[in-house]
Amino acid sequence: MKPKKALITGLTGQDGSYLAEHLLSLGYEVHGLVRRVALEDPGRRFNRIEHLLDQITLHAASLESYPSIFHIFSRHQFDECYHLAAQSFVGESFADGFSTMNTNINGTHYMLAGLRELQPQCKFYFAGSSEMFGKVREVPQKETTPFHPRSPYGISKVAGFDLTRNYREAYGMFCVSGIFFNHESPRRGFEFVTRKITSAVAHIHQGLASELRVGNLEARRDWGHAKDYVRAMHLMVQREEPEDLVVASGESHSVREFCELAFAEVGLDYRDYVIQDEKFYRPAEVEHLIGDSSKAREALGWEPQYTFQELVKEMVSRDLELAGKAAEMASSAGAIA
Ligand code: NDP
Ligand code: GDR
Repeated sequence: MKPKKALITGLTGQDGSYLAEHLLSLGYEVHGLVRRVALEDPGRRFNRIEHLLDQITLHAASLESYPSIFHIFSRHQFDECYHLAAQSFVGESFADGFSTMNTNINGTHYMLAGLRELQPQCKFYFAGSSEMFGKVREVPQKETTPFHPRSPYGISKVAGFDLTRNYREAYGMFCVSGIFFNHESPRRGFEFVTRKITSAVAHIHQGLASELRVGNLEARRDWGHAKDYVRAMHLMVQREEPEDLVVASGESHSVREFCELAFAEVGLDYRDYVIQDEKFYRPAEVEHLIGDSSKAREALGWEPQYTFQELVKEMVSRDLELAGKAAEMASSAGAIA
């Protein structure tokens, strides 16, 4: 049987890299849409996918350019398209709301319009977010909870969600959104709070740093492991009928608890190192997210395999390895000097 062919946008990101591994393990032919600047600087931009480069096909395109997306769809037919690319950092969306909106809303619209024009049979997945719930109207949040986004990022994701639903309803395409709560891993970007914490723990442990400055320690998130969440994306696309689903661990923890656990991994008390700094507060905060994913668990037979504690442990352990190498390099540079 011919292997299924999937296109992933955002392949170089945390989720894209895990999803590519997962689809390859299932026998898929995996293609990725990547920025031309990334192709030009593979050493730095492909660090999450360098072990996959000989098994995947990359196409240069920009989410800001409909012709570049149209070009890919006019040359390659796909069975499934996972649209993960986005400006995904909520903090940055306050700093530059315009480019976040442009990339996230127009980019999603271009993907949908290109598919409708050239391959409407291709199944489409949109990476929706718990940030769409924002100032939450109920606890826990589920598929029927109204949206009240609190950032340009959240607003852009609501627009992407609405576009995805509209293409499904108007044109009968298989277009589905995952409403995914926070998921992390050792491949998480360093600007997100979990990775910022685990990286600081490792640097402090190695004597390479002495403090960690963060914003709101009381914010609560429903944190899972990205590896578990990409399995759910794939399962959502395998269904007969498209249905938007909440995917979450069902547990919430504060940033403070995350710090406590991560520092305790190396025998330190977070209170000796963590400093709250106004600079990292958001103009409008999302205080408390916790998801009810019972519908997805039932419909997909999905269960997360990682616990919160295992997630923190794995992230700290990876960052200790990296900081260990950095400390070695620093000391050998010192010896040479
Ligand atoms: P990352 O920030 O790790 O990855 C984002 C990806 O999008 C990168 O591959 C990046 O490419 C690409 N990208 C950004 N801007 C553009 C652009 N203008 N043109 C082309 N590609 C672009 O995000 P995650 O992997 O964590 O998240 C994947 C998706 O899921 C995102 O849409 C995010 O908003 C959403 N999401 C994530 C959650 C999470 O907790 N991780 C939860 C809910 C939703 P490059 O490497 O070149 O910068
Ligand atoms: P989030 O993730 O905004 O939930 O979006 P992030 O890790 O950035 O923030 C989580 C919470 O921690 C608080 N916080 C800090 N955050 C950062 N980044 N840095 C700090 O120093 C800091 N101190 C406290 C934040 O205020 C917030 O309350 C992530 C992204 O992956 C989105 O793309 C995705 O859609 C959502 O998760 C679900």
